[in-house]
Amino acid sequence: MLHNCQNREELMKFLTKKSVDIRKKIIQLVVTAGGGHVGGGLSMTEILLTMYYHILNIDPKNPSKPDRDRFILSKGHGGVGICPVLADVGYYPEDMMMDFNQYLSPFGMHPDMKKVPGIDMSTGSLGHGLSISVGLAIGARLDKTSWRVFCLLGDGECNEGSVWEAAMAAHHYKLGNLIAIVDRNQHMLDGPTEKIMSLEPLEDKWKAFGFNTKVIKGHDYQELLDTFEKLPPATNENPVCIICNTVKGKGVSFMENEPKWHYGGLDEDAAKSAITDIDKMTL
Ligand SMILES: Cc1ncc(C[n+]2csc(CCOP(=O)(O)OP(=O)(O)O)c2C)c(N)n1
Repeated sequence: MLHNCQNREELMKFLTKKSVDIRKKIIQLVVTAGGGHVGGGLSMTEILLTMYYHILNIDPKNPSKPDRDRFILSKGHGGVGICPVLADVGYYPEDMMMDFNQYLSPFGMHPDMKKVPGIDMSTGSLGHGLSISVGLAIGARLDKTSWRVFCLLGDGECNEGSVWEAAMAAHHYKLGNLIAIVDRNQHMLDGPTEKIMSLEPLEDKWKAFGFNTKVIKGHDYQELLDTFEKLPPATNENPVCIICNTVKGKGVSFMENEPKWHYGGLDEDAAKSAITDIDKMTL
């Protein structure tokens, strides 16, 4: 873990403050870049902070450490959401992101594993992350190592058939070292998932594909910590799926559940108003 908190109460306070800091940085990046996938960036903040500060076995000073846990951001358009978290835990200085998504910047809208320390896989084309994670998890098994693979998917992304092919393979190869996490914010690019291509009953689907599945509140640190601290051993046979119920645009009143904020730009006034909301946010 990458924090010095002595107990759960301290950790909850620490992470809750980080939730505000990271959301403000997301807003700044969207201003810098002239636009960004802000809605889905804001929905996964607590998931990412729980992972990077508390759960993943990683060393930001040694990003390629062979026995590290792998984290695959399958919803690769979430670059504005993950890059400030990686800076915060120490993979690179924050000012490296000053030219986010500008010409020749190492930081594109979709993170590049060859340019951004801490990114385990370049993603952006949806539907590939779980297959890649299956390959990594098989590799870990073949090497008889104990690291795990965590893969964060969007819910709209689960419309891709390749997600379910990968899920079948994860069960077939008995990959208990693989954890799929679904950012269940109920929205995709241009509207609600249930209206465009319904996913429900999503929990039953993952269960039917052989995943040990749980649904939790994805902005609630208590539930996130309890769930991820108590993952079954990586040596288990069943892969795991944690469906995190979240809010797209979480923390910014005019963005929450509003399809037009899947991707958007912010002028100075809108950015100020977003920051004011974030300061008042409750999780
Ligand atoms: C293969 C593919 N098709 C289309 C897109 C364009 N696209 C980017 S984000 C997105 C919507 C994804 O929705 P979801 O997975 O729910 O993400 P979130 O709402 O969490 O941002 C789409 C269709 C893409 N990146 N890749």
